[in-house]
Amino acid sequence: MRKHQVIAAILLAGFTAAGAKADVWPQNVNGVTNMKHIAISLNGSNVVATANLDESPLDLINFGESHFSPANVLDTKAYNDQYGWIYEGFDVPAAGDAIWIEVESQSFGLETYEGAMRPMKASHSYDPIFSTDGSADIWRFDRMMTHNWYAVTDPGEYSATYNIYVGDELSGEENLSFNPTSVTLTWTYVPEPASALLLSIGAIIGLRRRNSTARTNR
Ligand SMILES: [Cu+2]
Repeated sequence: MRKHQVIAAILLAGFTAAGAKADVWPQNVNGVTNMKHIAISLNGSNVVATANLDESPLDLINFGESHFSPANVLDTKAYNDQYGWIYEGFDVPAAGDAIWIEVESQSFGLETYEGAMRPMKASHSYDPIFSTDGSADIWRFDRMMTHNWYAVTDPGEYSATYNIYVGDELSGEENLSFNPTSVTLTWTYVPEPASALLLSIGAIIGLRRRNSTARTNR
């Protein structure tokens, strides 16, 4: 084994050891209070949605951690939980109806897992929603603040457009006496720290190689 191969093996072994830490709950990305809410309300027969997009697209981050079940659906993925659905105003759907959110279109590879309030991540269901893993493309919003988990595997730009409507609380069948609305959310995943670290190992190896070449040429 050449010297640089030994160095690489030692560094990679170190990574594996670091990666074998105890399970954790996923992190509230960019801080628990840094929330981007989509506020939904009813104005007469109109569904209204006001989204806080001031820092969009939001970062999808791969922390390289392994998670307690059922949050282990996020293992090996980059994720973000800053977008949250909230309900505003006194006007609510009539008994038997509910607010439904339907994924109209979304980027290939974007996954969504059900959350709730951000600090209560140990009690989230982490159920796949919005077509993830063959789930339904509609999700009932029970008017309690809900921060779902958006996750991806590959770097890139991601977006999802949702149709927000009033529908039967059980079937989700649309109540046509209300006008639906829509909102588009966006995320971006740039290479995570682990990749940057691997790149720096490559740089170290490259440097060693150049140094030994220089010595040979002396
Ligand atoms: Cu919130």
